[in-house]
Amino acid sequence: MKQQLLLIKLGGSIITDKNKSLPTLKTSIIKRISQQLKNIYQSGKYQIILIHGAGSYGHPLAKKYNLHLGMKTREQKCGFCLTDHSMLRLNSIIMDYLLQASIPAVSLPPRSFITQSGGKLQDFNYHLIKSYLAQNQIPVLFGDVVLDNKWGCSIISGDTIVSYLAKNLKADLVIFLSDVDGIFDSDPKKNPKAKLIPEVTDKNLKQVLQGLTTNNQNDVTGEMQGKIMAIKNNLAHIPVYIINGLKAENLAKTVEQVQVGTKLLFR
Ligand code: IP8
Repeated sequence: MKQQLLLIKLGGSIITDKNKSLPTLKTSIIKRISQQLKNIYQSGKYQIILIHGAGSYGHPLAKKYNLHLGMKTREQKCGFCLTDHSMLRLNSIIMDYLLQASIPAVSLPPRSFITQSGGKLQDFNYHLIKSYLAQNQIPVLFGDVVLDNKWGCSIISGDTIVSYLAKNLKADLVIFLSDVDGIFDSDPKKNPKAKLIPEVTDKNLKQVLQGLTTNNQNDVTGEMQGKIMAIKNNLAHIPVYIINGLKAENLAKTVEQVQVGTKLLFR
């Protein structure tokens, strides 16, 4: 049976504490997800690409040095390097857990092969990623700072990487692990009566977007709204799930096609 291509994004909010201004890990979650990835890998049904977010390892630093506005001053150049270094630290910890779970994961730091222009993807040579997949290895990428030919540098969100790869490699399934149960009709962290929306399609998109608010001051890449629009613009015909990665069984259930969270499917 032909393997399906599965892209999984670990949101920064489930692998780190995003409300902290200093890097803070959620090690038990990373460990559990690594074990679950091992099961998915061993089932043999999927080729897997893993992408993780930055959380408190990336966003506070990127914001401190205003890297979303580019890189001109010496301070910003150092800020770029500090942010990059912090992301490598986070990635290296995640890699430790993946390798401890005997997953053949291989880390591919995006700034070494992606460039942008005015904050938009310019160069992304994904052939290397295809070659690792052909070896049945799991490429691991992450939200990062990259060189930008207009601004000096810019930030590439893990979500953008997911969208680009899912589109160009024709993914069969995309799963975003977040710290909420899915997409709600209003902010569930502020409104206890907020209702989960099981499915987002072209029909209810406008209404769904109206219910969203940005609530994390440190996130420089625009949270759920950006995620939904990137999915809409890039991932037509690919089933995408946004699920709560803090709940133990959700990833396994989604892979087994038991629906939890919100499914997005655009035409
Ligand atoms: O957490 C952002 O990636 P994201 C990357 O996937 C940096 O949005 C360095 C802030």
